[in-house]
Amino acid sequence: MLLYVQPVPQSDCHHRVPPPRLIAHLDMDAFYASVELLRYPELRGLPVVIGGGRRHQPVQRSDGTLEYFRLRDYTGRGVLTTSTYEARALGVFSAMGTMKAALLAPDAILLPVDFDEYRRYSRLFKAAVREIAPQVEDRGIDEIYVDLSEIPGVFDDAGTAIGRQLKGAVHAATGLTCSIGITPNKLLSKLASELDKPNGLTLLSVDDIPTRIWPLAARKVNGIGPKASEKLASFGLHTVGDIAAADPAWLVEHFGRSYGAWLHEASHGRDEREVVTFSEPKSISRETTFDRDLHAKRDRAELGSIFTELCVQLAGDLTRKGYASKTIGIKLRFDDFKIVTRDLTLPAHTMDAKVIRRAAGECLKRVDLARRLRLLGVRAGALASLAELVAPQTAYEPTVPSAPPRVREPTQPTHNASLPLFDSEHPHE
Ligand code: DCP
Ligand code: MG
Repeated sequence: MLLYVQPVPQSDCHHRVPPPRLIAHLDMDAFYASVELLRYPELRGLPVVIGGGRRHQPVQRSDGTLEYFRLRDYTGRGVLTTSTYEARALGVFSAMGTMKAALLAPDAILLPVDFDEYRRYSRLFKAAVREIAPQVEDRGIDEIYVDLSEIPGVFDDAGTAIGRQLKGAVHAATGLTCSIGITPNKLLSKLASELDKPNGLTLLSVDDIPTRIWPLAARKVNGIGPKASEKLASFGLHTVGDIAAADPAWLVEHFGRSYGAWLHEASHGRDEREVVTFSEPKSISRETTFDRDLHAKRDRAELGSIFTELCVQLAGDLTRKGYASKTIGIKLRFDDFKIVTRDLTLPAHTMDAKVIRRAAGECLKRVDLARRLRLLGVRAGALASLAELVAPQTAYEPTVPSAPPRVREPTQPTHNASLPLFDSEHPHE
């Protein structure tokens, strides 16, 4: 195979000045809650939190109106995924225990989590952005970085027009608002997108760093976690500006060569990381926390069907993303919160729900199931893209195979529909 390498012009080899960049960070506003409000528009303007299960689904009254579940009626051990800005005003935020939230906002409405719907909206808003600016780095369900540098005329107005266009396109595709930061790099854009949330558009240049970035709490910087910010605070460094004012040698002495140097650079708003438009996932997984703890024997039927459903969803995820997996694993959380994982390697890659379920069932046999379960998860690891599996010898050529991809079948038969998972006798029962 011949590889053509673009020769680098001589003048670029020495004294290279990086070309100017404009990077956007886009983050959806109160994402899960906002998706739910599309379904229940009458809840707009009210404190609403997302974190319930099936039993918190609104019920239809005889007159056709909906009766919503109020936080004050909640008992259980769940945590909130997010809350509307109206609920945040009452002190209720992501990751807060639902019972605790009920004390702060008893009248707030609780809605169940619907990940499939959030994933659907995630795909929609990302596709809308890619239509306008294709250099997109996926950072999770509700945020992306976009390299705008190649867009003609983008530097003329520091990204204002494209920023507005992106917000408009996201709204047109989803009915949702987002907040965007546009700056010369990822670190500053991530900070900027939060400055005017919700529905913000914040443009910063390096000249704005002293006034807009230095007053921020150190922990706002992506990369300064709770531990580091605690240590910084113990030295009296609370804001980004405090770190910027610190002697870099002192930072290195107390935080190590690499992290200390990074702290200095970050506090001055310097970051050369590229927008990475493609990355291979390491694994894909699905998991669910039960409404009540389930026992492998007493709740066998219910567990069995949840288990099958997870495997079917996982197989669907693999198919949609174009991957096959060679290592299938399970994750269990017991009623004492202990987590157990098991995995096994298959003889060949698969994206077949039945093969996944059989393998996951084998993993399950290696676990003591005496205690009741809170959570069950299935994971597909050792992923290979279908393109790799179909034609490994041509994997580096930019052509798409014309024949539909065929994944090598594992040596185990796959036609046996009876799946001996929770249906089998277990030695520990
Ligand atoms: N999420 C979650 N658990 C958390 C944090 C977030 O399940 N501890 C989910 C729910 C959020 C989504 O991820 O809607 C996106 O997370 P964000 O941190 O971006 O929060 P929001 O989009 O909800 O609000 P914001 O407007 O502050 O971005
Ligand atoms: Mg968000």
